[in-house]
Amino acid sequence: MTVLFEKLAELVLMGVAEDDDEYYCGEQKGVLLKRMAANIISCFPYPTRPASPQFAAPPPPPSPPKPSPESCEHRAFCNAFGKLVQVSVETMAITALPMDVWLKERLKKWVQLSGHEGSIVPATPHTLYKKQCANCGEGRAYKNISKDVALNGFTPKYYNELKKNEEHFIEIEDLLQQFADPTKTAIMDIKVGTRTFLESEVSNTKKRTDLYDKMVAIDNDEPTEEERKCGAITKLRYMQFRERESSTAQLGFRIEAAKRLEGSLEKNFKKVRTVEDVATTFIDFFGDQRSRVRRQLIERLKDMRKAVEHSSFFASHEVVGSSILIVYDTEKVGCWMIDFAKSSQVPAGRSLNHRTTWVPGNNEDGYLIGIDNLLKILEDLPEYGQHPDDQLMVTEEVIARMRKT
Ligand code: I3P
Repeated sequence: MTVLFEKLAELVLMGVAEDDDEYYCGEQKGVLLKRMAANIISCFPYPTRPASPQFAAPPPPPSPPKPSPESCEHRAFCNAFGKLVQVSVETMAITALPMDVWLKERLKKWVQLSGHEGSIVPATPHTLYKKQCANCGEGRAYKNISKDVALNGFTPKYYNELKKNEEHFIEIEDLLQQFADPTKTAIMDIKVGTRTFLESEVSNTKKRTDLYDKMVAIDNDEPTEEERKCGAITKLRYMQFRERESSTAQLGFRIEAAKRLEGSLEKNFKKVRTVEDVATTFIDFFGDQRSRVRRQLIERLKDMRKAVEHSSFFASHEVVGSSILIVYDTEKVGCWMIDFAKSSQVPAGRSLNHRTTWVPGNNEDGYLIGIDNLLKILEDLPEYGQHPDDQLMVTEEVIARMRKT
């Protein structure tokens, strides 16, 4: 562990070395750095291995593994940890807020459900910084959304676009902060639309080995003989494979990640494809809160569908790779549209309805096909107590409670 902390301190120093002194709030840089390192160390738990079954019960408190400094696991951890720390330190430099006030708490509670890892970090107590990819028009999309009254309240609030050390960020509302205790919420990220890639991918012939490897990891029998020889595939091939393998192609949405009320974060939904698979996943996700959460969610999704149908933003933009974020706790249910990194305006004069089948060039994305099917599945779910597994859930809960007492 000592080696790890030394490495961490080194990374913290690297992360701020070029920053402007004005960000240190008059405190001596060396003193602040030591305090930052101590805070960051106490904020991050040692990473645990991903649980394989969906929604497995959280593991018992881990006795920290002790990988040797030479092991791959150790190096991977240092690298990932280093990146996160650097992003966090950058964030501090941008906000110039005293770290002790909020960062420790915020990072402890922090969970990035999906998207490119390390790309979203807490900014202020109620906002997030989201790192922007090159040529990404998310800030522009949010600005247009802000002007569209139909979408008011259905997306995070947009605040700002900023640049730091040649990197671009947008500042948006942290929706979890609407809940009494963000750590005690259940969260699900659902990628909406029948098309998850940009039309530009159709003509992109670049072959990627990483996407070939990801495809084989999902289904070893998928590659053609030629692909196997080449060991690489285009992004279009991979994205369409993912659409077919999951519920995207058939239902116009797919579950990307979820965290149950008292569970850990799960991302193992790549093969959740049929209506039955999705319904089972929802039953698992809602637990014994199903009747209440389902009812409120249906109402909210119906309002959201109406909003999309009347939205000038949606009429003039393709919305690709965007998600619906569902959050609930024991009191409240929330549901929003998030992630507009791949949303762009279509040529003037064209209007999209988000239900027409996509053909290259028509910009349709199937967003409303996804909401229609999502609503249908939720409406068809049995009330809590009327599904055979409900009894099992109750029994497990009772047993768990008895174990605690
Ligand atoms: C990734 C996912 C991302 C996509 C990424 C894919 O696949 O579809 O949405 O990023 O492309 O690899 P998976 O979910 O199986 O990990 P974009 O949305 O930015 O296209 P990338 O590898 O080019 O980043």
